[in-house]
Amino acid sequence: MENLPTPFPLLDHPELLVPMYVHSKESLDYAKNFPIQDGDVFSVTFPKSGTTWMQEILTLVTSNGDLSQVHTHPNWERVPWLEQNTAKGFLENRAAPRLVSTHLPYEYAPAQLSKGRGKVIYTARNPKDVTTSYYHFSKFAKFLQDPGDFDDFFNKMLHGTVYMCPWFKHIQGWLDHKDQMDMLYVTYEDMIMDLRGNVLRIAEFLGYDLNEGVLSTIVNHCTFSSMKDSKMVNYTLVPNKLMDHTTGKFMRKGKVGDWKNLFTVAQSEEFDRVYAEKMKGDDDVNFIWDINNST
Ligand code: PPS
Repeated sequence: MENLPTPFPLLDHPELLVPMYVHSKESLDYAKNFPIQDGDVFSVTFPKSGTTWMQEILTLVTSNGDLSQVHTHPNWERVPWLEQNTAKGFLENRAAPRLVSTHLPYEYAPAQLSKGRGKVIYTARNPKDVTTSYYHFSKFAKFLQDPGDFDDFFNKMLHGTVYMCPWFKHIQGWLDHKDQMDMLYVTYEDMIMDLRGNVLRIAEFLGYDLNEGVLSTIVNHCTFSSMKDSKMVNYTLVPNKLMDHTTGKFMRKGKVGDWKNLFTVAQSEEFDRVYAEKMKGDDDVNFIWDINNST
């Protein structure tokens, strides 16, 4: 397998860890100074929190359920990542509404967001499942750091950082500034429990009035079982040198509570302790950590 550049901490941004393969100083500057236009929608996620799912929902809500785009264009073209080198090419001449993804922590996001420009959807997922999904993903995504064994990865996630920034910093940074933005907060777990209700919430937030038929089209298409086989979202279009499809799947399980199959009891207790300490005062953030028989 071809050697890829190692992920690198940007020297002047010590708390941001991004793989050089798709990011650069210029691409981060572009994101920070991004001139927001009327109609721009920003989907903000810490990695492994429901990014791809939201990309699919946004594409369909803003096209009134037209499936042609989701069948012909990969998610990273339809709702590109603002911080990546390809963003400018994708976004500059695009008609409104422009759909934009970002994993960036608040400090690196477009400055104009906190002036109330654009709409922001922040999707959060319980961080034990994020850790689990991220660990499996890091084993087959060759452009990320080798996660080592789970204990190493667990410690980085809890006490240090993994690709992008510490999870705690991400959620707190964005939610602390939510009053300055036009923001909708959704969670992965709520979408698992009530996809229909959350698609409606998202549509209402964006100003779309979906009829029953369109709503059903969107909900049926956006289930895990439907999306997992779509090569426009399951990353099988990405060559093996970047994602080793022989060792893992991007669309892995799509469940709530899979962390129980990976964490030891001691790790879970340590996670709870650190979570309680670091999230003290963030009373608005309440996660569902497990759902029996979730689909
Ligand atoms: S990334 O790499 O940051 O863009 O990853 P992201 O898309 O945020 O997260 C990937 C996880 O989301 C799951 N997923 C879904 N779950 C339920 N329903 C739908 N439709 C869906 N689409 C993606 C995906 O399976 C990853 O979670 P895990 O736990 O690894 O299965």
